[in-house]
Amino acid sequence: MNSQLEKIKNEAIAAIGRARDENTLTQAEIRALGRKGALTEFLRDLGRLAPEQRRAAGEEGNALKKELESVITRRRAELQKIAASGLAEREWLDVTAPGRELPAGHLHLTTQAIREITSIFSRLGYNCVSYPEVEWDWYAFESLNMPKDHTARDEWETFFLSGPSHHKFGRLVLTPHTSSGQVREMERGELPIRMVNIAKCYRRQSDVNHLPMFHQFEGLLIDKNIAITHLKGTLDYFAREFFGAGRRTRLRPFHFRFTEPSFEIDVSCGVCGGTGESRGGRCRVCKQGWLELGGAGMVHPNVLRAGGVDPREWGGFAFGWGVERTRMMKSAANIDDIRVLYKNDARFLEQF
Ligand code: FA5
Repeated sequence: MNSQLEKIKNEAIAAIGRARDENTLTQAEIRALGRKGALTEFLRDLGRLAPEQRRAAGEEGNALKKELESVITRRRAELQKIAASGLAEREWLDVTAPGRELPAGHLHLTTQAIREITSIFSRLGYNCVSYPEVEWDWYAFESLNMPKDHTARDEWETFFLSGPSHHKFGRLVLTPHTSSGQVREMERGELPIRMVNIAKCYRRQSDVNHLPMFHQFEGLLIDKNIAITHLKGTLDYFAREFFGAGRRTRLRPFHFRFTEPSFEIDVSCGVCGGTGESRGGRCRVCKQGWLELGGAGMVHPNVLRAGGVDPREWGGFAFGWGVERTRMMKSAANIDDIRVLYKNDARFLEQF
């Protein structure tokens, strides 16, 4: 074989063998067989050879061209196969495999309770609202018949916000109870009133029965000829709907500045059925058959006046319960520390 052709062949075969992808193979092909490729130039220059050498070199050159073309075709097919098998490996998908189950979440038990409370009072024609968490002293205390420096204010252990005071409304506080919505509701100027205010409250308290942030629901009814029996009937209805048949409420005399007379509300204990005895001894939860869940009373005339309502014409009742404590008493949930509600421990939350 012509020595020049031999060199072209060796270089081309080596380059084709080295090619690991189609791109590199095409470059090797161009170097040998392209318009300016080594073999193409050899064949173009045949005319310079002596006539007796020209024929043999031409035949050898054309034979090499065919050989290289077929080697390249085979190598290209091989490389395509390798690339295709790599793709299948990377993008392998079993369309028959069963889907992976995602963990299903649910509403927090406080939210569940709020929705249930809202629905019960809606059935009684109450308008459900949520008054501000950050409130003026006026709405939280002053308008509720608790003048400045009154000792009753200490019981609420309030968080005060730093900042300037308003000349009429005083300082800003994180509202310690939902009673701050009473005068706000009266100021809307629509009588009669049936309101339930469910909102966050804040106090400097934290123990097994107290949270620094908790929720209350506050009922306010203002109408004509309203008596304590209406209050009692409303609370009994709520207790039966929320806790189930057979649950009763009890009003115990108490003192709040914004209601007169005032009561604390007890609910018959769901653990011992209101007997005070369970498992042959005293009930661990209530000890005496009743549990305190909130406060209530007939709205004080001074509060009506603060809200622009004439106490000679209108009267009513109010009550305020803790949502978390009420939820804890719903069933034998066995929650012996209220703080567990907000520890975000999924093992606890998943049970409800
Ligand atoms: C009041 O807050 C009055 N505003 C209730 C009221 C409304 C009386 C309308 C009269 C008329 P008290 O501080 O007792 O009252 O709180 C009522 C309920 O809120 C408590 O019985 C309890 O269920 C809940 N509660 C109070 N403080 C906390 C706390 N730190 N953590 C969790 N729940 C609380």
